[in-house]
Amino acid sequence: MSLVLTLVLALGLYVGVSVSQAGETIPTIKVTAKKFEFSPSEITLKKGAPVLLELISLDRTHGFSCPDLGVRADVLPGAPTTIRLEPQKAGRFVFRCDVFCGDGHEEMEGVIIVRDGQ
Ligand SMILES: [Cu+2]
Repeated sequence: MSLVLTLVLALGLYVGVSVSQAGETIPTIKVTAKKFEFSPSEITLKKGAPVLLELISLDRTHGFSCPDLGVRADVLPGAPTTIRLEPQKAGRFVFRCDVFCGDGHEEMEGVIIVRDGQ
C-alpha cells in the first residue's frame, strides 16, 4: 500500500465519537465488510484506549473475529453491530471473517495494529 493511501486511511479512520455511560468520549471506527474484504483492512489503535467498532455489511452476513483481542461478532447487512474494544497489548492482530461467505472467504481478513500509548 502506498504511503499516501495509508495516510488517507489513517486520517479517515476516526469518523465519529460516542459518549459512554461513564461520560467518556470514545472514538467510533466504521468498518464495512463485503465479499471478500474489510474496509479499512488495517486498523491502528492505541494500547489501553477504548474504541467502538461499528461493523456493517454491504452484501450478506459476514463475521468479524479477532480472537487475540477477544472480539467476535456477526456483521449484518443494514444493521450495524457495535463492539467495544480496549486493547491491552501492543502488536499486530489478524481479524477474519468467520462466517462462510463464498469462494474468497478464506482470504477475507485484516489486521489491527495496537501501538504502545506513549
Ligand atoms: Cu466470509
